[in-house]
Amino acid sequence: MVWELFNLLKTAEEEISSVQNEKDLENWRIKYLGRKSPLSLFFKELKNFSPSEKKELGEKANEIRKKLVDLYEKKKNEFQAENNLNFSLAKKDKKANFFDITQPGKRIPLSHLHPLTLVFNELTNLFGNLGFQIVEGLDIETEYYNFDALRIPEDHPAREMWDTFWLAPKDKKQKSKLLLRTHTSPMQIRFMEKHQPPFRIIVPGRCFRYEATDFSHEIQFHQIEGLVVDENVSLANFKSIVNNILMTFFRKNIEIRFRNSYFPFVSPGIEVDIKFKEAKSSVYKNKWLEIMGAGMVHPELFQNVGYEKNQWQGFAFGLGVERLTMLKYNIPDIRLFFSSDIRFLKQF
Ligand code: FA5
Repeated sequence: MVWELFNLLKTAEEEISSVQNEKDLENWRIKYLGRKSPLSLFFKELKNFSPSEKKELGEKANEIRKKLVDLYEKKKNEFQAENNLNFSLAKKDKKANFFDITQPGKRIPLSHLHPLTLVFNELTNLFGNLGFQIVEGLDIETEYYNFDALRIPEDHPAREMWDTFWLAPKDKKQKSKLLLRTHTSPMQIRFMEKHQPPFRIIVPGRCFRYEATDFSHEIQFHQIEGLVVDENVSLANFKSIVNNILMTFFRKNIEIRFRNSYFPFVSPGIEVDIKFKEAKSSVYKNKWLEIMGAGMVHPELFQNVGYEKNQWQGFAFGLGVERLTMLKYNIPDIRLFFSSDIRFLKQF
């Protein structure tokens, strides 16, 4: 009889090792430890034995019972530990996916327009409002358009005003030497060759000069060339346009000064300076800063492009964009524009 109980224990051990869930474990418990289990029935039968047999068999049966209970407890603890782990993992996962919609959003850094772009946009709009058409020129020019066509032949001392980056010739057949344009004035000729007056144009563009840099001189900078040709155009018109543009652009009290100057392609030639009393930077506070060269188009230019003699008059100007930007935004040094310093650029 006891022998049967030991066999029962062996089967119970085998079965519990393949129990996969709590429901199967409960079934196992009922089968081996429940009220109708062979062990419980065995305990009921004990009363039929003699006292000495009862003692011996009872001890054996209790031993088996204890082993069955241990097996059950062990398995139950395993399931409990597994459940706890799953629960804490689920909790952790929930925490990881938690999204607090009340948190303020992250600021996305926005890019900035370069101060020169801002000024280009503003100036081209202002000129556009006055009926100017925008024309684009070329960064690489020929010696002819940059100098000769503007009455600056090779031996002319005025060429020294524009220290030049020359480009290596592409081949020997090339008629005119190539260079990085030193000013936007070559477009005066290129445009007049193809268009009949009346017209008013501006040519925004980059220029290059092989010269020493300082706070107001760079080797690359920008100009806006202007050219107005009509039947009755005078320096008075030029002065009025310059006053109008600069006063609107600065929206502040500035002084404008027109000085005599010399450029071979205009007659008379003038230069324009401005003084900005409220400038914060001591570099140009209460000081005159030259911002453009200008003048009445030389009649020889009209003749060379085939315009009717004495019919047309015009004025032209070349405006330094960096200088205007420096004054407007209180930038003390022109070299900051191309320094790629993010701290500088972020201010605009
Ligand atoms: C000229 O370049 C002439 N083409 C202007 C002109 C046009 C005259 C039409 C007559 C008729 P100038 O070299 O002075 O001129 O340059 C004109 C402006 O460009 C200057 O007043 C200045 O504002 C700017 N500029 C000239 N050189 C530099 C430089 N190295 N760095 C920054 N700005 C410059």
